[in-house]
Amino acid sequence: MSPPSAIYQNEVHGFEVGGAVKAKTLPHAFKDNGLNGVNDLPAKDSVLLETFAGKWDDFTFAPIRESTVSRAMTRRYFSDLDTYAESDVVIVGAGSAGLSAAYVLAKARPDLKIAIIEHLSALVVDVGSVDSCSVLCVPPDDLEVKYADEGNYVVVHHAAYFMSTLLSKVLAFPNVKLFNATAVEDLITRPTSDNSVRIAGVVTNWTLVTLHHDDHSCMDPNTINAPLVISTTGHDGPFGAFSAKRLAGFGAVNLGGMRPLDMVTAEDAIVKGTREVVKGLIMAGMELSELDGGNRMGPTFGAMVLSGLKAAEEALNVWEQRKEECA
Ligand code: 48N
Repeated sequence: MSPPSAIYQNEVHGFEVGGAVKAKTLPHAFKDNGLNGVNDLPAKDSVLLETFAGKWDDFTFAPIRESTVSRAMTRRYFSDLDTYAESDVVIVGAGSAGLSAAYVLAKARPDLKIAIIEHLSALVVDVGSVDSCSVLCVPPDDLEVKYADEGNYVVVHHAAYFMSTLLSKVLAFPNVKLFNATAVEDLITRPTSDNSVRIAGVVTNWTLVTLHHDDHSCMDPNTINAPLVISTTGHDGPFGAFSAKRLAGFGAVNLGGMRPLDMVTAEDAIVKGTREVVKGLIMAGMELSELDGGNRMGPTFGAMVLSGLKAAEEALNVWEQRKEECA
């Protein structure tokens, strides 16, 4: 069955005359059919208005069966789950640290399969700061995000603008897959010769299932094997500091517990403390404050960006060795 398309009864300026103008290629139809005389086209910003305004009576969607839409989604989603069941790196948490790590790593190693697991379904606004602006101490130049330069810091006019830009760049990498509305509810470990812990992947479930383990004997989880996990689960929320607490739960680490807010102390501590806390698990972002007993940071995000960057650097340094150990 052909994909959904907008069917026009009459000629629409600038598109193939008559026939079906496929809605999905609508904004690109100008490019796709190589129209000459590009200058004859309506000004770029009026394309949609020019195309639709006043023509609604001629406009109708081609019929499509619900099962077609459902199959289009499920076929891809479950194929992704199959492909990423063996990942090269798993990043837990699509917050500012996690996405920064994903961006740097995906760009530096396009050969690595990177799975991002995020428990929220709606991202960006939830994972950016809730205030109306996001103060970063490092200009996010690579992302072409506009910001006000205040000398020793920059201000992005909305956290969602910064996070959505970063998210869109990360998701544009062909070697990155985001599994949202999905919680990491456990870690996968392997025994080591010195009786320490080596992490070899994560256990995941639908977030709503994970949230109900106390009142439902829930369905079996999913697993993702990976030689390296980057945990950036933050300090807040139902799963905050997930990996730190899980590691402490079986004695692999001791929890310091986050201390009260001290922005400057926290910024240095988080960035410099970003590291592989146990073999196979690098920790970054505010989750480290729970592990190391660092201070709360408050609504500034430069340290999250740099912590994510340092986590990516750590991953680049150890990935080959961890991969060998996992073989
Ligand atoms: O934004 P967060 O919470 O964490 P970071 O470290 O990326 O950024 C921290 C920053 O937002 C602050 O908290 C600021 C600097 N300080 C504020 C203050 O109060 O002082 O992102 C963590 C992400 C979230 O999107 C969670 O939904 C997600 O991780 N998450 C998980 N996703 C899947 N499985 C889990 N177990 C899990 N735990 C958390």
